[in-house]
Amino acid sequence: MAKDGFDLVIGLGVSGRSVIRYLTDQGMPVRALDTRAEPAGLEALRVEFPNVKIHTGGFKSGWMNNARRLIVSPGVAVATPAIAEQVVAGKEVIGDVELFARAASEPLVAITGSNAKSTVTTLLGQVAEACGMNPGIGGNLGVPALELLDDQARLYALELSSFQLETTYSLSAEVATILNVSQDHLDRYASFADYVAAKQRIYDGCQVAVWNRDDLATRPHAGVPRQISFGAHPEADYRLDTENAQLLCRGERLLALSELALTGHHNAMNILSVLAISDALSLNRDKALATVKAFTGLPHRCQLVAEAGGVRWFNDSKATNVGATLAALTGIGESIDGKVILIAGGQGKGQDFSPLTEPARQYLRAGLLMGEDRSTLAEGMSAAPCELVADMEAAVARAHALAQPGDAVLLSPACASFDMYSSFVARGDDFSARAREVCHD
Ligand code: UMA
Ligand code: ADP
Repeated sequence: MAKDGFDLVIGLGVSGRSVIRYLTDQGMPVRALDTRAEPAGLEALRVEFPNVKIHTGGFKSGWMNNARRLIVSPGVAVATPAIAEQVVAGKEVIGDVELFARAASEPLVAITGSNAKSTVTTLLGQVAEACGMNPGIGGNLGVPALELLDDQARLYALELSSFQLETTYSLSAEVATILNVSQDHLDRYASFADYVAAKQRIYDGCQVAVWNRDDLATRPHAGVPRQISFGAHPEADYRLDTENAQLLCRGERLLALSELALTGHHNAMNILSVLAISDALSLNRDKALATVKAFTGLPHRCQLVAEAGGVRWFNDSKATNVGATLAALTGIGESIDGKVILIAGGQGKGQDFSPLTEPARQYLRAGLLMGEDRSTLAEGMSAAPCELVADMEAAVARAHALAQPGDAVLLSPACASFDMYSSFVARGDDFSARAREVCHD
């Protein structure tokens, strides 16, 4: 087979399948592989694409060597030796988002950050929808980028992970933003600096960079034509005025915090970023304000799921890193009369848990820690009263026993879920069901 004969798709998850669909629709010769012997959905894929050769159970060296390009899924590290050697040999190695960027003809808003990506992408999508833009909304959020391509869309809003950004070269977003940066995915990066560098790629070629003035790692490089900042910092263009509980745009009042359905400092930041992006796109300000005021948040993000005996139960299963748990613990801790009982733990991804120590000491009645890295988490939160528990059932039973009127029970794990669950959704659903059960006893 000649070197320019076929594209090789690596990873048969939702992104890999979207790439196969996209390339075959264009009549391009495609092959695909997965390093797992039996990846989910394999049979359906063979039925959908009877003419696409599929290999499973490893990298097939002949295909790797002879492919014209490699299209790598975000969950597969480009540093994997079999892929890295192709990069060294000069082969083009890209991801699904790069194919999207080359094909999309309407303006793109690109959104990354360690936390808040899904919330901000969804809310911006709602604003754009209200403004009649018929937006395509997806990316890391769930619907792979290539499946959003649509002649009717006048705007795309993509949530992008650092993994996706690593294999993207032509993004050139109309508006790009890094919402915040804190430790995450350190099991895949050699250092925190490498992780931040992957995020910074989002600004390459963009027209407007929206960044967080309270978090300097989000600041764009000097080459970006226009920069807009948000934050609580006095010099932020879009500013949270904590003293007067309001959001401002260059000194002009946008809204009072009491007008929002969402609460908490982190959500005020999220809303500021949406308003900054919306204005940068010249969307209708009144429609944007009405939309953000009505937004009640996404499931599994500090979601109130049960209440009984003066105790409120919050599902924040999407908190898969320390930064997210910090935001939830502080936000809820500050807003209640009682104490927080935190259920946390899972796969720690090499994070430093010590930033949780001080808020844990301040707000916790107890930390109930489960999962693979529960002992590391207990060490990191050393000053706080922590107990190790076997599983969610034990955690919820213990929380129920400990909670006093005015308290909040918060599932905010600071860890990935894969040691115990198929996803953060399954973990959050399990917690919520058990919380409702004990509340109805
Ligand atoms: N695979 C291999 N070899 C490997 C690793 C994986 O062959 O070394 C195969 C698996 O066997 C599986 C496939 O790759 O068949 C899975 O590919 P994937 O892990 O890239 O996942 P997709 O299903 O394509 O989903 C991806 C994102 N997943 C990851 O980045 C891990 C989804 O984000 C995203 O919604 C989707 O593309 C659409 O864009 C999920 C995620 O967890 C929600 N993202 C991380 C996060 O938010 O923290 C970054
Ligand atoms: P992402 O898509 O980046 O994971 P989500 O919107 O799904 O972001 O939220 C993930 C977690 O981060 C949730 O636990 C949520 O409560 C928390 N969170 C939301 N906004 C912020 C913020 N601005 N800073 C820190 N944590 C946040």
